[in-house]
Amino acid sequence: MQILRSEAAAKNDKGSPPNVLSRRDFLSLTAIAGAATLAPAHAMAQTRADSQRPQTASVPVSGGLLYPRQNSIRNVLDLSGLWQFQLDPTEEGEAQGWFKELAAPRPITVPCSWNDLFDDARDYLGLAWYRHEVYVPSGWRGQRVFLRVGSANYAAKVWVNGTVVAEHLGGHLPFVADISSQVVWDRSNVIAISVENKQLPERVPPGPGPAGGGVAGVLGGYPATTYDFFPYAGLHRQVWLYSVPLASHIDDITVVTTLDGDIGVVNVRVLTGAAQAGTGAVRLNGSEIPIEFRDGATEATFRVPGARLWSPQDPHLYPLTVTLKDGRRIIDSYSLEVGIRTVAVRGDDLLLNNQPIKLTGFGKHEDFPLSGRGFNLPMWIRDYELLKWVGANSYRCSHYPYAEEAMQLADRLGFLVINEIPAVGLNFEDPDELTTKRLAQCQQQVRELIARDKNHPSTIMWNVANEPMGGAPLGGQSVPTAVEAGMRFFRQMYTEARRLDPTRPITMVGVQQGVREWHGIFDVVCVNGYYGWYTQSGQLDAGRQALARELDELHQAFGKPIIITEFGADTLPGAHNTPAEMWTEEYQIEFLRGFLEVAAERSFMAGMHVWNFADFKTGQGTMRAAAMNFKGVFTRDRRPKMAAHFLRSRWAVKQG
Ligand code: BDP
Repeated sequence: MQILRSEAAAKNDKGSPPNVLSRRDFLSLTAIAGAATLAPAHAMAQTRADSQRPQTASVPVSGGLLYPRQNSIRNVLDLSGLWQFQLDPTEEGEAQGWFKELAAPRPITVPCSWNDLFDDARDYLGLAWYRHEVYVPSGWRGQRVFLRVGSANYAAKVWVNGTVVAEHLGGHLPFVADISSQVVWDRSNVIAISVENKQLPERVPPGPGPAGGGVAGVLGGYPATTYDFFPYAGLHRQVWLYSVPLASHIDDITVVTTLDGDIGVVNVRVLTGAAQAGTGAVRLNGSEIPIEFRDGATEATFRVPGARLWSPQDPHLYPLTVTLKDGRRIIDSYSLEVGIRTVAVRGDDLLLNNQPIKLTGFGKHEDFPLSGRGFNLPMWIRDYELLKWVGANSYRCSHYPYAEEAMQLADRLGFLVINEIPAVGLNFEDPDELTTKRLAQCQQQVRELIARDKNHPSTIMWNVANEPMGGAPLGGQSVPTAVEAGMRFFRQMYTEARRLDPTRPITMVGVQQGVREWHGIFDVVCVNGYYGWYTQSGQLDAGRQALARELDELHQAFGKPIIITEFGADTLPGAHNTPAEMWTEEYQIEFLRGFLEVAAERSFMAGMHVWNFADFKTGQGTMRAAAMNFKGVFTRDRRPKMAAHFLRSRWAVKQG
């Protein structure tokens, strides 16, 4: 399946002069996630309403989530470094004006999770405050200034010089606030951000309901979550100030690439931050197309004969620059890199550039000692080095969107990414009222994710959930009302993701012997399997047979490509035995070998992602020694277990 243009776009093509797309058409086709995340509340309402009708007045709006970039027009200030920090367990800070001055601050680094830094904060998920002073130079005067928070896990409220400028829910995606009217030039400006990571049932991921933590009751324990990774909290990615021109700016760019024989077709849609009817240009690799805006939107299409296609073997990126002009004067400019490639599903195959591709790789986590889930660039550089070493061509952002720099590196280094919203721990036996709230949250997350990552050639698929439940997991009975509730939910998620991105396959990651019906909605069947670990424990042959049976049944039922998105066995580094026994390095190898062999016998298998790339921290519980999940083929500090060498011997020499 490959949906190159939506019907709406096709209709628009007929009615509009070339290179002109109305803002309304644009917005109906692209993500406007930033708008949904903008706050304060009145700004949110304003922006939403604005987005639904063509702009008539010159009201500057912002809906895009373009990565902040410095150039001759725009400015960027990365506020990473030492901030002040204070826990607020009694939630008295706001009433006491902590957004101006913290009562008893201690130093903290941003970005970083707070949990591994302070003994009293290890399991703390309540409210905490960050405060920082930033000097804003008068050289930025005459520009609009935005504050951009890369990731505040989970709920955040932001003040600038004592005024609330933003509120945001959801821990892994950026949000922006226009702070132009709060900024004081040539002075220190006070930025305060309160963050909490309460595990509430109406959130996504959901917190444990009254009955307990779902799988976490078994796997996790404390702190109680519905998922199997540590609920790290805090400002996890950079906080930035950036400026754009006041009159109008390039607010959003959407690049879609297709192929016409050996001609790469690159469609570029541009949205400005004001309803101006100006002009500009788009330049791709030296050739330039003039553009004209109507209602603040336009598009240009390039044809690149003999295009050098982006792929893991040759991750070639073409430079693209969009400029916005007022008469002959360039008033804004933004550059990004474009990989020309297509992704599609045909029959049993997942196609990259019209050729079947088999994914080899891992489910990962953003997890490292001390920094926790905080942005850790050395970790990312090392991880990509090890992914190359082991012969992986892909990974999944389990179970939440990863750092933007990780996506940029995937583009440059040629990794295929299954990009996932944080919808882990959904249980459709929960009351409808909770499901409705979670749906709204998931839709916001998918809007924000697609707005942020739509231009990365490395993202080949969107995943809207991990192991949703509709009854007892691992082969227990599914509950018909829960299955139905899930069907309604996932149909809406599919429709929304498809509306936002007509070009990439969309999936949902199920679990072995889980609810099958839900897979029918999606383009690729993704399933996690633990035959030989949680079931058929210690009996690898029985596990192989059960796996083979399930894969064949899934293929028969859906006739779509199948990816095993998780398969793994906890393994204590240094534990050995022969014959292989659970928890030993030998068992991990034999477990992985079994899965790889069963998959290799089936041409409909489009990928194998081992769980997990590296050992990672989780909650304390009887199933998790030392509060760790030990299914990594690398240790938490990235040393190879025997299984890493085993995988390398298979993947670095041959795919499969
Ligand atoms: C799967 C989950 C993953 C867990 C894994 C495990 O998707 O988050 O960490 O099992 O048990 O069910 O190791």
